[in-house]
Amino acid sequence: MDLFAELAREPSVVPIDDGAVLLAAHLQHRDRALLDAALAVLSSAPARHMPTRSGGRISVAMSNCGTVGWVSDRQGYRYDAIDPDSGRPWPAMPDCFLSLAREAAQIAGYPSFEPDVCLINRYEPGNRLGLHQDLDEGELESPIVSVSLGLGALFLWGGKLRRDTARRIPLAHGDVMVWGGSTRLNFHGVHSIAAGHHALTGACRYNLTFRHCGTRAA
Ligand code: MD6
Ligand code: FE
Repeated sequence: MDLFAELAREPSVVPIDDGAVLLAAHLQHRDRALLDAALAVLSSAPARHMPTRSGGRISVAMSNCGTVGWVSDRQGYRYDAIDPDSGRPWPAMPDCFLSLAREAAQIAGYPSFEPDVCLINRYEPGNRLGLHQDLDEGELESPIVSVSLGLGALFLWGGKLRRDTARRIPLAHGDVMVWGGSTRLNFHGVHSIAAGHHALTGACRYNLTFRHCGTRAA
C-alpha cells in the first residue's frame, strides 16, 4: 500500500443517508493503539468462524469484547455474556475502543451512545458478508459504529428492503461508518475483500462494530 497517500488523507465527514455518516480518515494516529487493543482482545478470545444454523460457517472470523458478545451457532444468532469457546466472559472493552466509539457517534449526531459490545471481525481476502440487517440488539435506538482497519473494503449500503439496490461505498483504513435513526435497520454487507497488503495489518482487514444491547445477554 502507499503509506504516504494513507498518511495524507484528511479527515472528512461524508453524509451517506438519513442518519448515516462516513467519518473518512477519522482515526489518524490512533490506528496503531486501536489495532494493538484489538489484537490483545483476540489473544484471549481468538477470532473464529462461527457455525451457522444451516450447518455452515461464517466466512468472516469473529470475536467480541464487552459485557456481552454476538454469537452464532446451530440455534441461530444471539448475544451471550460467555464466550462459548472458552466458557469465560468476553474480554472487557478497552478504554480506547469506548472513547473512539462515543466520539464517532457524537460527531454523527448520536451524543448519548454507550456501547456495551464490540464485535471484532477479521476478514481475509475472499471473505465477504452478505446483505443483512443488524437485528439482534435489545434496542434499536442506538446507532452502529463500524471502524475499518487494514485492507480496504467495498461496503454495500442497501435500503429498508433486501431487494433495494445497494450502493458500494469504499471503506479504507481509518474510516468509521455510523448508522442509526431511520436507517438503523438498513440492509448492509461487505463485498468480497480483494487481496492486498497493509502496512499495519498485513493481508487482512479488521472491522470493529460497536453496538448497545442493553441487558439482553442470554
Ligand atoms: C463491516 N460489518 O465489516 C460491516 N454486521 O464493515 C457488519 O455489518 C457486521 O461485521 C454484523 C455482524 C458482523 C459485522
Ligand atoms: Fe452488520
